[in-house]
Amino acid sequence: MTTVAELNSGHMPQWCPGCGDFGILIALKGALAKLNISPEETVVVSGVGCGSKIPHFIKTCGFEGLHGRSLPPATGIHLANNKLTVVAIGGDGDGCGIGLGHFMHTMRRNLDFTYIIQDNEIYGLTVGQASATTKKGVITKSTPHGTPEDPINPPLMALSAGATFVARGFAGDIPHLTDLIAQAISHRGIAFIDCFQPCVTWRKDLPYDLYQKKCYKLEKEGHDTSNWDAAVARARETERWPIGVFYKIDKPIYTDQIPFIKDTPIAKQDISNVNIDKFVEEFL
Ligand SMILES: Cc1ncc(C[n+]2csc(CCOP(=O)(O)OP(=O)(O)O)c2C)c(N)n1
Ligand SMILES: [Mg+2]
Repeated sequence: MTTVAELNSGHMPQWCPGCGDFGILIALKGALAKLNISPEETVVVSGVGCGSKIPHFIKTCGFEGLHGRSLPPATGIHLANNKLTVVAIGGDGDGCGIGLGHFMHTMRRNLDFTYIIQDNEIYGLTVGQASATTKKGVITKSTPHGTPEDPINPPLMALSAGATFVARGFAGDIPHLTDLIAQAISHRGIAFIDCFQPCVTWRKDLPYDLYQKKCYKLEKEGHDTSNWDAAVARARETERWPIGVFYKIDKPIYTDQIPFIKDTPIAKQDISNVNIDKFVEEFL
């Protein structure tokens, strides 16, 4: 039986008081406990940023990578042992700026893991520069006259790349986010969650109560999660901000199509008889 208490690492987050990352951490621990997933068989993989410090604060296996590079190690870990529960997580700068190429390729491969973007629409750790999800016109430290660029829309990107589970959560609604993360982890295939995450220090113009006012739940409006066009239409909404599952379909996953890891993970295979030297020679 996995409990939330068991998932506490004992290290106190240094996030600003009120940071949305606290809600995401609580929801992630809650989802793992709800699904009774063993911490030893879970790997939380991040990049660099305020939110990316999360592997320090949860007692699972973990890996904090380079900026924008949570997804390559998450892919490697999953392919080395596809029986593990892998959760990749990082900021909007991490996933939609420097790591955007990895984001798109990971979505199209239908690997069987979860990716969460802590989307505060700002570079938090580097003290307040505009990110790829910052809306046009927003004044930040790096855009004193308002950002001149249109933002990236993460759920729309995931849908267009072919992701088989696409959702959006809000760090201020922990029960709802916990349930979304549990659904994402349970999904067989790539599961993406764009998580609204208030940054109380650098985005004072995006407070919790604005999200509360704007957000509505897709599941309360009879949204058909198997309809890609309907999902795209919801993802494109700007007046009201949908949270919940946009899209979910079943499709063969990446490893189903790789015979030698389909049933037995590489990490569990006996390689004592493999002649590594002969293999290396081929590359010399
Ligand atoms: C290759 C590289 N480029 C730039 C940086 C500097 N840097 C560190 S965190 C960061 C952005 C953080 O923003 P985000 O990913 O949104 O995370 P947040 O801090 O908002 O949680 C940047 C640009 C870096 N560490 N490595
Ligand atoms: Mg950010």
